[in-house]
Amino acid sequence: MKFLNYLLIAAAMIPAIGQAQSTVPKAASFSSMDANKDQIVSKDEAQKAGMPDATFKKIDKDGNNQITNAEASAYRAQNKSIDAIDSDKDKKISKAEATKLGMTEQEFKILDKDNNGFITQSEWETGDWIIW
Ligand SMILES: [Ca+2]
Ligand SMILES: [Ca+2]
Ligand SMILES: [Ca+2]
Repeated sequence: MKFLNYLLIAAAMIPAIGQAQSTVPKAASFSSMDANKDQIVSKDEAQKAGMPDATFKKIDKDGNNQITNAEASAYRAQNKSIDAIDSDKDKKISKAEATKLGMTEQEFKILDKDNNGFITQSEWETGDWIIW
């Protein structure tokens, strides 16, 4: 019975693995990436969050292998539309859409300031998320 359960779990995971390899955007908040809370996201910290090297280089404008809050903000200003993550195009991010990005329930709550179960464009812009 245990083995059967294992098979079922393995079968259920196959679509998830397929999705991870596609171009579904990923996101992480600056504060969650900054594990040691020094207000800087180091290359190590970014790698642990799963950020690709190319994205890190793009954000790290001065090339010192550290992302400051200012560098993150500048990057966000260029990539601030929720269109990339709003898969059903209703101009807001549902919990399901957020979960696909790897956002936790707690992180969703922080961004969903009016607590209506959706993150709007204006709520998104005030958050500290980086999408890649
Ligand atoms: Ca840090
Ligand atoms: Ca830098
Ligand atoms: Ca949506």
